[in-house]
Amino acid sequence: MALLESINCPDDLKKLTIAEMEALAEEIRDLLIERVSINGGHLASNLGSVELTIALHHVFDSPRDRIIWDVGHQAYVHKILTGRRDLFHTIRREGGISGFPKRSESVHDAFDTGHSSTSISAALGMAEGKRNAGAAGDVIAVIGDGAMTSGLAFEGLNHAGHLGRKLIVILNDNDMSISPNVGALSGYLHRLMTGVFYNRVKKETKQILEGIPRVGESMLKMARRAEDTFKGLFAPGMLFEELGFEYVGPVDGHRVEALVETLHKVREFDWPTLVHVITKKGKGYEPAEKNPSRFHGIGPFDIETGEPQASASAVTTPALSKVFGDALTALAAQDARIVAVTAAMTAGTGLESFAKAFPRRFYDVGIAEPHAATFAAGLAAEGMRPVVAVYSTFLQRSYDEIIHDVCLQNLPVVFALDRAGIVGEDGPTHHGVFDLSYLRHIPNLMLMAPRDENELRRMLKTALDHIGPSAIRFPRGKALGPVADAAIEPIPGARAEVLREGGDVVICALGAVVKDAVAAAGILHGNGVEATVINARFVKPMDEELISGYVSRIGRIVTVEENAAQGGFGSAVAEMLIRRNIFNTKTAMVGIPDRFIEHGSRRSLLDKLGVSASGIAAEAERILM
Ligand SMILES: Cc1ncc(C[n+]2csc(CCOP(=O)(O)OP(=O)(O)O)c2C)c(N)n1
Repeated sequence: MALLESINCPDDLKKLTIAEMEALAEEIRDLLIERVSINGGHLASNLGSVELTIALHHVFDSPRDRIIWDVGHQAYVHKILTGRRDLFHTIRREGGISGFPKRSESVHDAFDTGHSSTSISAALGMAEGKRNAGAAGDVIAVIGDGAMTSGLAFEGLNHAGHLGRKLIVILNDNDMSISPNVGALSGYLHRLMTGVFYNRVKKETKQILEGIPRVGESMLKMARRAEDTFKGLFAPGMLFEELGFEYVGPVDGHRVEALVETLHKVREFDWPTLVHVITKKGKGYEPAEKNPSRFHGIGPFDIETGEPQASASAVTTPALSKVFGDALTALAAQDARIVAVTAAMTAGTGLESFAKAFPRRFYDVGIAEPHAATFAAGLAAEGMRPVVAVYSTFLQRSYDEIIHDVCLQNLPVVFALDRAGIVGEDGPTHHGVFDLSYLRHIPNLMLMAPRDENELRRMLKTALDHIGPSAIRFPRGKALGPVADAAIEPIPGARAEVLREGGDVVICALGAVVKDAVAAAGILHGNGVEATVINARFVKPMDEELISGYVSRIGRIVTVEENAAQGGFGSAVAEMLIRRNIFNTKTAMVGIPDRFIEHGSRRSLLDKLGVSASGIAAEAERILM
């Protein structure tokens, strides 16, 4: 690590020769592989952008020049080069540096990211902000081909092209999203990369012009002579040129010299420029090159084999995502109307088996959650039963589409919200702690959360039988392991379930935290306190009769959820009690407090927040005093 030891800030990079920067790239790769194999994290995307990051910091002057990393999962190299090499071993650990750019962490992190496709809009805003403030410096957005599939990215391009002022967009094209990238844009970029597009257009144009006698011949000569004009008309990247960007590329993203030369050139341009850089996801580490999807985001692994560390796979129950995907596949075998929709998260949402079994009924729409919601509404309007499998945090993007396109028309779209609750090491951009709050006030929407995998399967069936929109939210993690029901039966009548009776306090919990509520009742019993434990199951429609009956008799209730306490399940219960004139109640709400939660292990964060058996028991004791 001789070279890397000498790089403490981007200025140190400016002194390096091309050969030294190439050697530095290899040192950085070793560090990335070593550390991610221990801490887990986003390996493949970082391995693919090592040379690009070095070249950017060699040519530009951060922090005066702003570099904005789209999604931000590929910013590890940037962190290493901007003064955080010695902290790199703490990445994604509680109290350590974040796995994403954070303005609060470094002046070199120009903009916080985590959700995809924001970089161009943010960069344009910053460029205009600088211009209005009279501040010097360039703004560069680095965006992947996956992130480019989002409408938001095109909104940014469209506006930037319209303004026509200096902005640099680096398109880091590795032909991969998490899984292989999808869509017409992906095909277009691929053709640009291979040069087929340029050659075909050139050939076809030549044929057309030659086909016009005399005039055609002279036009062809003119076109040949005016090489620039010809290129301007038919050059690759025409899509971007039409949007008002100068297209530069494709550039080999692993050749430092080519990158440095190109970046020096575009730095001089005074107009919107898009640099098309071709990289290989997982570059330099064979297991990641061979299987970039698995190494996109990965837990601790063995460097020699690339296989997960034994401890990471010790729990043998399947992930809830897989339980969901398998149940959906089973139900789809009986109902040809069931179709599945994902926004670039096939593996993450457990849909691989569905995609294999029903390729014609499976849609990966790209990183386009708002489109996914409205697309599903369209499917439902034609009699299909679409299930949109999506992470809770990413569905935040689709708020208006859920209201306007799905619920207002009472269309039977099922939203299956994975990673609902604290996700752990990815931190605040990825915690799914707002969905109950942003969904429960929408008319027509049935909203539920299962306490275990059996209930997840039953709720899926309940949702698919329901004539209207519905959402099921469940957390990241493994299934609990009760014996699976033989058949997948719906839950009749949106009923809650009483798991234990006791006269001192009601603990009313929703979702996977029901198991903590049961454990809390055990702790309380040891202290001479008897609790009734209710598994609420439904936020909407809520089983008001059952819950209010127990509360009015006992007079004390602790609500428990893995969602923001504000506007979530506990709020819904409180509103219901007030509506029913049940005032003489001592109430406590266990949930996520009104602040953004940092990164760390899921269990440790939940313990700290009191969303745990002991936290629930403590709240019950408090209102008993
Ligand atoms: C709104 C949103 N949806 C989904 C994701 C999950 N996600 C993270 S990275 C990624 C793929 C990004 O692909 P690309 O931009 O090509 O970057 P690469 O990792 O290939 O370098 C996805 C789908 C996200 N971060 N944000």
